[in-house]
Amino acid sequence: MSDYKLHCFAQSGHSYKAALMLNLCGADWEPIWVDFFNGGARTPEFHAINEMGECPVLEAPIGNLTQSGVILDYVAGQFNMFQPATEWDRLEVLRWVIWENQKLNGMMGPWRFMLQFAPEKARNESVTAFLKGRSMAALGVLDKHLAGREWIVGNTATTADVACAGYIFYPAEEYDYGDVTFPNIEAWKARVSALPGWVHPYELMPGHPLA
Ligand SMILES: N[C@@H](CCC(=O)N[C@@H](CS)C(=O)NCC(=O)O)C(=O)O
Repeated sequence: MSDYKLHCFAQSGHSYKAALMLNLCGADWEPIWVDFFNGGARTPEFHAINEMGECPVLEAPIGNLTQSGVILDYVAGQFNMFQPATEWDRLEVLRWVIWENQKLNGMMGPWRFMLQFAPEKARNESVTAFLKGRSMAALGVLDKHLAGREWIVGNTATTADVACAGYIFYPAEEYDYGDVTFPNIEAWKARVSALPGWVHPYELMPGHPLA
């Protein structure tokens, strides 16, 4: 039996952060596919493991962990990898993880959902435009921060880099970036994807392509 079980699905960038961290740390883990688009996170069984009704959920020796930032902190700590070098850096990592959850992945996830996965009757141009605006602004913040830096915090990869990677590796065609590019993010993505154990989200988690 694996040490860790991750309830996840291939389209979930929040789950990808957790799956990627497990893989980068060389953990003994297995994915448990959640049939999210058919209500798999809304069942009583799922709510029994996460009252918040969200993926990811990590079944770990310590218990069931939810919220990607918590999972990243726990897994990285278990393997003593991706740790910040100083107390200042630890606080910086926390700052970026809180930010990505609200402003970056918290907007890119719903933006892509509206473009790719929402049922026709739930699609709304104004909502999608709002989500795009917020996502592009957040990507701009990250791109500016990465100018002249290799990693988001300090001189090595930390959980902040894995956290910010949530939705950014999904194919550009799944978004609507137009002509806007983020060169510093592209360079950082190349560094992240060169880390030993890096795997694309659609290969790392089950459920792609959607049936
Ligand atoms: N803050 C959470 C966000 C998790 C999240 O929103 N997951 C999505 C799937 S990508 C979900 O399960 N949404 C269900 C819902 O919002 O009801 C985290 O970082 O883990």
